[in-house]
Amino acid sequence: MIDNRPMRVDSAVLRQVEMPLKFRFRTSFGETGVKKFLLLELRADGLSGWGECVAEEGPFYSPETLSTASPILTSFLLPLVLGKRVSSPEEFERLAMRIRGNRMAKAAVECALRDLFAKAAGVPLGKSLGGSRETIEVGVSLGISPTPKDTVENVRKHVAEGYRRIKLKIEPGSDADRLAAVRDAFPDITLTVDANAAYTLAQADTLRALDAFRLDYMEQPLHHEDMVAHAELAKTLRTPICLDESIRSAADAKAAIQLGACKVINVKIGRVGGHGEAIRIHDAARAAGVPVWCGGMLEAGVGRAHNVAIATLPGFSKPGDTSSSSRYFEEDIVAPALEAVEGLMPVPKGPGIGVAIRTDVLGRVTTAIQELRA
Ligand code: OSB
Ligand code: MG
Repeated sequence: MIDNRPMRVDSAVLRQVEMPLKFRFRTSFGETGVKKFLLLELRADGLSGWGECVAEEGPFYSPETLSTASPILTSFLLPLVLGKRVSSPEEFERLAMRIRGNRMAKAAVECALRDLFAKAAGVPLGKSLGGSRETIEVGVSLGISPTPKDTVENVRKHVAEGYRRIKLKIEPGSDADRLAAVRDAFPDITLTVDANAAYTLAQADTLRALDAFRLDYMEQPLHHEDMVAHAELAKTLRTPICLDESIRSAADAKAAIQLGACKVINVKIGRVGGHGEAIRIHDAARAAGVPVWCGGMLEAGVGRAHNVAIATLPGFSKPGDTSSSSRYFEEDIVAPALEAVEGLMPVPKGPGIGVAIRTDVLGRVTTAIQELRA
């Protein structure tokens, strides 16, 4: 880890950003064509630290939204650091502990602080988190396509680009037919599915039928608050279960592992409240022999760079969802763009997140801006 001096946080800039996506992304919980997010810049000692809040417009993946995260940040989280000498990102985590939930809002501040402290120490963020990889293995998460044929064509394109794992979004009624078509066309690819909690235990037969497709894992089949149901389902499935929505903390991860509710964990920095909690989940999973991988929230450059950094830790041993920025956006707000080659994303070597903000692009995609001081 890094040995650092306290930093004085002079101001914060909270921007709302809207970036059109190159594709419509359909999941079991909704569909989106525009990435809308809050971007936080913390200024301290002549440096800027950046954090992307992954809360979405509606409370469908997570209870947090753009319009809840914004006042939580301005009324409760930013006052913990504005005008203060902050001794470390961990100090912020301790101060923020009395604020319950609101993990995506917390993560935005924690990420900006991690970037600041790593920049002040002159080290890449991944290294400051305890990581050492120079490239990250990545796959893609593909939204639900209208037909099995469209699904196969979409998979074909991404397999040709060299992605190391294909994850298909599924929902009841859009699962076995598409998977059968994909498996038939690509007998050997690493294939997974993500249901975003769309099934119930009453549909266990439907889920068991997916065992035939030799999936590496099945992500979040059941309700996000029902770990016991996942443990029950796991007993009757050959396919390992990976949890996403159900894991909000290291305590959740330990409970899920002990219960037998999952054999793989999707770690998202925003969902768990920051890099610190992501590391604790990584450590608990690693101690139990459970592989983790870094999930995605269709992030723009800042969030994507944070994902790359956390995925440099050794327990991130399966390909994540951090695919090339150019898959999602015509132009990104950072340079150099985060682009994978043959399914390998290079880890930026510069200090902090290792990418620079393109202020011209950022200006064009910013729809609201709020500057806060102590
Ligand atoms: O469940 O992993 C998910 C995107 C938004 C909300 C939830 C999820 C996703 C993805 C996209 O799967 C991953 C990405 O490409 O960033
Ligand atoms: Mg998921």
